[in-house]
Amino acid sequence: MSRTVTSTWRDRLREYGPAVLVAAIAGVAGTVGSYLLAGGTPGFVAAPIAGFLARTLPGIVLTTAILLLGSLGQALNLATAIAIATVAFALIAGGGIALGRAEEQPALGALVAGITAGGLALALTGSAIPSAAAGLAVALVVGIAETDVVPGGTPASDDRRRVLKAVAGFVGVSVLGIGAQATGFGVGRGGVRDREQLHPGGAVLGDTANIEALLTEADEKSLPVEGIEPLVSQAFYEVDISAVNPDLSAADWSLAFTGEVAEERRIDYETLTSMTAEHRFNTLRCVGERLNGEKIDNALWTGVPIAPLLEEMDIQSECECVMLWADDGYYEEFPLAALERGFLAWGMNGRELPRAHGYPVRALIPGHWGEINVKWLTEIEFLERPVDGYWEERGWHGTGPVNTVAKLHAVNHLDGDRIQVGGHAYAGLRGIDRVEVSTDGGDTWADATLSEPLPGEDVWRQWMYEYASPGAEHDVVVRAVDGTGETQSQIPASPFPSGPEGWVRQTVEG
Ligand SMILES: Nc1nc2c(c(=O)[nH]1)N[C@H]1C(S)=C(S)[C@@H](COP(=O)(O)O)O[C@H]1N2
Ligand SMILES: [Mo]
Repeated sequence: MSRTVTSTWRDRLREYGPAVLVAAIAGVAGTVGSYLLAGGTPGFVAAPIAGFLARTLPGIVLTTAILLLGSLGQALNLATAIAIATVAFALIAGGGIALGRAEEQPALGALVAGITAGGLALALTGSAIPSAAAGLAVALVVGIAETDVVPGGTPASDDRRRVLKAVAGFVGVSVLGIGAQATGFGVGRGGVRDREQLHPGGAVLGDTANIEALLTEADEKSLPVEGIEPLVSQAFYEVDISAVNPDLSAADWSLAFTGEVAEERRIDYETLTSMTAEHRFNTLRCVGERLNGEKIDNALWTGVPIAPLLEEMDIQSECECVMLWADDGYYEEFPLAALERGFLAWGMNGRELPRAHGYPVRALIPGHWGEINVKWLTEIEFLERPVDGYWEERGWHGTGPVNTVAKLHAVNHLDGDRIQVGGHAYAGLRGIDRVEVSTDGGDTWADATLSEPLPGEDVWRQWMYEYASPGAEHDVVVRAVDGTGETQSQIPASPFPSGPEGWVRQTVEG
């Protein structure tokens, strides 16, 4: 191909444009190939990249992304990771195309590109089948586009044909991938997607009668208020740093006790779950939620108290503090005393823990912010001196006890000009003594009706209050009084860094 000194970007585009396009299509094919066989599991090439972003992005970016944007922040993180993976595959494909052309051996270029792309995916994920699929996809698109499967044609139409062949290759690769996925080649514990489709909340646990009795009790004690969660939440919130959750196998899981202890120990799933199980109601609330937000929920958890396990150990931690480590690279530090009241849970509402909530085992630390209720728990380290956990390194103070809160989630206009308001109240281990409601902006107060308490030391309660409409717009204010007689703080505080504070206030129509 001849070039003149007046070669413009137009000529360049004509010269390199088609190759760039082929490389881009190959890049997308690589990512799609990986996704078709890995699905939303850590085997997907974008998963470790998203995890890396979550661990290395500055705290302020993360805080905004995860806590303000919520799951949208995670979607953005995942989208960025997917773009990075795709560009990386495209660069590799471009290298393969250049090599193939320089050596006049297009098949060799395709092969090198495929092996490099697959190798990169394998290095990132450690997951063989989806990585092979990514490599194969890149190799096939480059190979089909660059080799003379269909001979003849002028140079110009040759370029166009290359791009068309790349598109055809992409379609073929996708069909192959979908076929492979349908025939059960996907990764995960025997295909995690299948498992989750079969058992949305994991397999049903034993001891059904006791679990059913407790869930029924929660049902019966729930107040008949339209628009608030029952005492056992129907949709439990999810907050974590991972855009793609860990996909652990119970058979391979174990929990290590390490650090300042006479003898390090390890307990596996079989041993843990063959201990005498208990069922506990326990409420979780995220320190990063808005004052009247909904990142607060309650479930019936199945597991064992941690104290008996700790008592068997000669713990020599000088700071009397621990670090809990998780499979997603999360870690949180807090006092040993809080852990001693803790619970190792493998069940939620009568089923195995869902993957999103920490399968196979998570920690529950009564009375404390959700933050230290570590999911996908793998290690408990007894520390010599205190260090910051994941969120504390980013400026948060979320390892302590929860604030007291009364939420206002329902305003129902009933028949006969009556108005019903309701929500939940929660104060961790302090418990809820009462909830007070004002319908005149805080001038006068009345006691709300509370739901009967559920068994357990760390459980929310519902409240409701009915009154005659004043016939005009008015401000409803709610505040909780905890079990020690302390009224919820009136002074507003934003979620960052120590959790939201203040009284929830809402203008209601007459
Ligand atoms: N391994 C791990 N555990 C974790 C987190 C996480 O990102 N990774 N997030 C914590 C936070 S901030 C909260 S509020 C709770 C939420 O638990 P849930 O997702 O089951 O509601 O999990 C905690 N445990
Ligand atoms: Mo949280």
